[in-house]
Amino acid sequence: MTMSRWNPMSLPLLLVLTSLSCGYLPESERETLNSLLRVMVQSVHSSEGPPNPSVHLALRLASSHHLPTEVLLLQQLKMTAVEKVKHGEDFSSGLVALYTLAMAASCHNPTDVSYKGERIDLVEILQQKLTKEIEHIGKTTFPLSNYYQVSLDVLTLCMMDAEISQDIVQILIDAVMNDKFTYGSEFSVDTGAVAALALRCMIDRKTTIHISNALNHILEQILSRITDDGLIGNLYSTGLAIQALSVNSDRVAPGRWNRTKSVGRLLSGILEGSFANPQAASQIVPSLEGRSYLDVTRLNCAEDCSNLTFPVSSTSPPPTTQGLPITVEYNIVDGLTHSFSDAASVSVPGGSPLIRVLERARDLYPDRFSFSITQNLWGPSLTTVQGLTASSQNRTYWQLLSGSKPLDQGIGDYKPKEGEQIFAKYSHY
Ligand code: B12
Repeated sequence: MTMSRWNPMSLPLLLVLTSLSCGYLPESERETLNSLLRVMVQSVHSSEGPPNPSVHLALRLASSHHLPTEVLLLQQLKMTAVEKVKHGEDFSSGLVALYTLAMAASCHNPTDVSYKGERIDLVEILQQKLTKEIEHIGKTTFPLSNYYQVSLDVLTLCMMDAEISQDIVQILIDAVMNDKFTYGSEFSVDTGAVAALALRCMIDRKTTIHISNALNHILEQILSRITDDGLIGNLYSTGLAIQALSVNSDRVAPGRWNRTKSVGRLLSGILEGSFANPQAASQIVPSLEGRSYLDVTRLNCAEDCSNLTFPVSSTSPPPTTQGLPITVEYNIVDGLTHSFSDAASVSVPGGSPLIRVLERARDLYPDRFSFSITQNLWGPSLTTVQGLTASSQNRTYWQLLSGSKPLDQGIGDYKPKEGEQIFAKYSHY
């Protein structure tokens, strides 16, 4: 691994540096992008939940910066990573990969992360975690986590110039060629996009394994998910897909993809309020900046512009306006063993997130609508309903639907409409 770019002092020293000409988007669109950056900066100061490495990565890949926030978040990430390892807490391979990329994007050496005298090597930990994923695929045909994370692991190790065995790359290639990137029967564009970045990195590293066919196959699948309005998959996979297609533009035939249209669709999504979740924001910022995760090790931290204005001092939350009450039909269904099915009509203020509907149903009928959630980078996910718990071992989850259409957001973000029929359906993936 090249050590010359790792400089533990670079970010704090640069707090004083400013510059006026930063960025890739035209001025009018830059303000829209800056509003996203502020969503992420705000989330660092709100101290809700654990620090988010994907947010740090996006802040670092942006061309406008609020450097004091980045310094703070980096410190929080180092502390959390060291504590997780020290206390043996849950640390999935993909999360380790994101932490590694976040450190590298700040020109800090991920092989030497220290906090209060304790030291960890994130790259070594990632190699061990990826080995476990591969062993699990050997035993069960599925990774311990999922192929999105396995792809992120390979991408990160490749970026860090760390050793990756040929067997591992071959397993990723086999997964691509055997169309393993599906949930239900749907191809996961997000997973394909991260795999395309990983395979591109491996090709640029000049490995002897034949990767080209697999990369072309995955790009073809991504291209086939482009819709008329420029989305690739859905609104939340488009940012990653733009990265994948951009870094592989030499393999995309002219006329197959209109980059400007896809970027324009993301910008209108921001204006519609669809990226208020900092994790969702973090996944589109790199592509709006004309960058990709492959740029992480090309960043010159000495050239950062600390030019993003952000009112850190104002801590008062924005005033909340309660909408008129709406009625939502909430259904819970065991779609696997058909052990139960139940429904209730509940009333919540208009504009409330779906979780308010679940809470209202539980408050009204505690014996029929109990549930529990798990917090992760995306916010709360619904894990248990009426004692029936999602299990990654059995590959079951509580799928969320409006009528028969799967939601593209979770219970913390989705805002049901008047008269909507919402289903939580215990399903396989
Ligand atoms: C794999 C995956 C799943 C798997 C996760 C289980 C597993 N063991 O693999 C399954 C199939 C269960 C799943 C379910 C859902 N998912 Co999903 N998922 C992903 C994917 C491809 C990778 C996640 C990951 O591993 N990230 C890396 C690790 C390091 O981050 P992490 O936060 O620790 O990962 C965990 C969470 O992401 C969690 N998770 C996965 N999906 C979702 C969705 C929400 C809303 C929440 C809160 C958590 C969550 O599972 C991960 C593994 O434990 C992402 C793609 C992406 N762009 O991020 C979509 C993605 C996050 N999922 C999405 C959605 C919409 C859902 C569902 C709401 C779909 C539905 N209609 O039911 C449900 C969640 C329902 C619930 N009960 O709350 C959207 C979220 C968009 C948004 N704005 O909120 C994404 C971005 C895909 C997309 N482009 O639409 N998902």
